[in-house]
Amino acid sequence: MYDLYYWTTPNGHKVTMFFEEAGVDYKVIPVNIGKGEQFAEDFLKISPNNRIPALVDHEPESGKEKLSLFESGAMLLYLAEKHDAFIPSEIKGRSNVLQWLIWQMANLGPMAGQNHHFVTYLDEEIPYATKRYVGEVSRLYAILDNQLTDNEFICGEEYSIADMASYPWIVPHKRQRQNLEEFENLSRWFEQVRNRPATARAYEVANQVNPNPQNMTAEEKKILFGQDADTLRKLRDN
Ligand SMILES: N[C@@H](CCC(=O)N[C@@H](CS)C(=O)NCC(=O)O)C(=O)O
Repeated sequence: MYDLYYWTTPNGHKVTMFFEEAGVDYKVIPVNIGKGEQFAEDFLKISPNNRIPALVDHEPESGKEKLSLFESGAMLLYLAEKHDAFIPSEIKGRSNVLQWLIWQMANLGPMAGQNHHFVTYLDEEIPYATKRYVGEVSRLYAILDNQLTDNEFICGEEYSIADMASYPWIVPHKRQRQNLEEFENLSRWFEQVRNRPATARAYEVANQVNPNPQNMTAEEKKILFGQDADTLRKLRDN
């Protein structure tokens, strides 16, 4: 059995997408990051970076102690390997999936995250930051669009964890000030992934956990965007 420490954000959706596709049982443990639940002592033991998602596998191997993981890419890879699903077993296909998984973790996720911060959450617009992150995210959309020219999914004909990693970061395309229609192959792929029954089930989980996602309050912004080394020192000293 798995415990998924989760909130209704793109990195959280990646893992519910895997579970729903694989038909594996999991228990969702909501961690409301707007309320600061990511700083709870027990959560920090499994997620030292105070970020969701995090995973506990109670049965990593029969008779072995439970195992915990943070970082959504590490979790997708672990689950794909353990269930022998959504990653090819031969070396060429496998390394292709790995490189696109790592591309998402190192590029699309962080850049779209900064885009959300400067374009959506900031009260005043900083034109340089908007230009930088809207531009960079559009460049990354174009990279995916190129990759999808001759491929049904990001890594070829098979749906993989590389698709699950990228899709939730394309969902907020309007918020990122991207015009999806400009990216023909990416739009086609986006609809294909959106129409998968497992994708719908994963987003229904989000709906149940957080049925009324509203605009972030000033208090929530303070918790999420006011963190520095002192935040952690204070937690450690308490
Ligand atoms: N690279 C990490 C990023 C995780 C991350 O940034 N999670 C956000 C939500 S999407 C979070 O937990 N934020 C809480 C905070 O900033 O305190 C991953 O992919 O798991």
